[in-house]
Amino acid sequence: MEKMKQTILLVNPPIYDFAAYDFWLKPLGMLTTAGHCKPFAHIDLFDYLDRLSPDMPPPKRPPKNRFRKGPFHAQHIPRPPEFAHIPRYFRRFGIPRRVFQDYLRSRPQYDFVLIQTTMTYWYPGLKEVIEDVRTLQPRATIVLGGFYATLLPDHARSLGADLIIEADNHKPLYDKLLATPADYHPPYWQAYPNLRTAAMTLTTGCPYKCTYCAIGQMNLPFAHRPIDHCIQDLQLLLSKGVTDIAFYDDALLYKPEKILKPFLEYVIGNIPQGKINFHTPNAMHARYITPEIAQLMVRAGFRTFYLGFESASPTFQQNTGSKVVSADLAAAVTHLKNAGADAQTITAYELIGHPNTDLQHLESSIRFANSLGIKVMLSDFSPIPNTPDGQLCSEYIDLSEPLNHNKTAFPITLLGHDKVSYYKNLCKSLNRSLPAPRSA
Ligand code: B12
Ligand code: SF4
Repeated sequence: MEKMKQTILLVNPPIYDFAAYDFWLKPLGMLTTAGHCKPFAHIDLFDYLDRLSPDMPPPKRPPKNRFRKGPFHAQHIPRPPEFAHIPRYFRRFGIPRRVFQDYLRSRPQYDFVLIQTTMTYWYPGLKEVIEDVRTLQPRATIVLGGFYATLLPDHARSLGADLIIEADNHKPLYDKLLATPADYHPPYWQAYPNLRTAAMTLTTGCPYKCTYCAIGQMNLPFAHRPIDHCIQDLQLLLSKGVTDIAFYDDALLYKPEKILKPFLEYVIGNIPQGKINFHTPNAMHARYITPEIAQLMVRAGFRTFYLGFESASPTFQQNTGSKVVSADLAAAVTHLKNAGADAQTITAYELIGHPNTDLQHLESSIRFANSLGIKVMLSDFSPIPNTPDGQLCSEYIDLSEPLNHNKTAFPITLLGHDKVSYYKNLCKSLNRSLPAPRSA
């Protein structure tokens, strides 16, 4: 007789924050784990952030639908006391809570509930999910994995989870499932009945150790994934009708001959032009955009180019890890434009609210990137505990409370609301002054 399969519910929780936007957000880590579990389990998914779900009420602002990014449905909620001094609305983003409660009531008892965690300061969404699972599915083993679970495992345990998966150490989960997965399974994208946007990676880890970034703490050496696995991931997404894919790599362009180039050559040679758009919301290293890489990316269908810049100040660049210098950004922009990329699709990220803000020369840094004819997007600084720059913030906030890592709150705490608004408005007006894109 066939052994009864375990039952697993995957949950991508709602977000409690001042702002959240569907910037091709998908729970890739959890879906990767689920892919490995699939041969041993029956798996369902409840994604509170799935904008294509019939349970998702419409957002207040209609989506612009540029490459299928867009706003989530949101409800205003009271600000936690930690944010009493932040003059912004606090909101809950995603499918309403009662829909999940009804869903849990309607399902047989699950053996496991796996919950995706991402930003440390998004834990209130996890708390909501855990409370509902405990009440309505009391026999389920609750498992958390992802970035928050890896960085703050004790805090994650305090929310009432049964098992915390740190980084990619899945052994405790597979032991409970009595499973020995094969080396490769594609992420379990089949869990979505309707899928148009998705995420993938070609690499893991990052060779840099920037002083504001958590990656150094993850102890993940840089590595490229096998090309045939990346191609299988891509083909699965194409077969599901996906049109827009975001790369979640931390160092997509590093050592391109190992994986990026063969992957792009495969796409150019095998996928009809216009079938797929690629995006890089997690930022790329400007330094590695050579004329050849720029050509390959544009030909393969990259449609948006986000470049990590942070500051034009050489002192700030050196102090924080030297991942980029201003000449790298200027050269990358030239190569991308020469390859045919529309300048309006190239964006430089610059940090706002960094504790060494005086060294950063933010206004001249913004004006420098604008002078290259590209957009500037301010990247609100989120202080991450145990990073050198996160620790500097303990002068202003209690780092042991993850809500204080909030990216909207910290820059306002450090610089004040007026100064933050000044820089944001400056970016908006400079971006508006750029020539209109060639096509919408
Ligand atoms: C992609 C990415 C984004 C995407 C979207 C991510 C998303 N899904 O929400 C974008 C570009 C939009 C983004 C934005 C931001 N991000 Co970000 N992002 C990442 C990144 C690179 C990957 C996160 C991810 O989804 N990983 C999924 C896969 C790729 O992860 P994986 O580790 O391979 O997964 C394996 C295991 O971890 C495990 N696993 C993972 N999940 C799960 C779940 C379960 C249940 C189980 C069992 C196992 C498991 O199994 C997987 C397979 O082995 C991380 C850095 C990193 N490398 O983790 C930063 C990171 C999470 N981001 C960070 C930051 C700072 C930001 C921003 C604040 C930047 C800014 N200033 O604007 C914004 C905030 C957005 C917001 N709305 O507030 C910080 C975290 C800060 C914090 N306090 O928590 C990180 C750690 C990067 C950093 N600089 O240090 N981000
Ligand atoms: S290059 Fe990017 S991912 Fe790598 S350590 Fe620096 S900020 Fe983090």
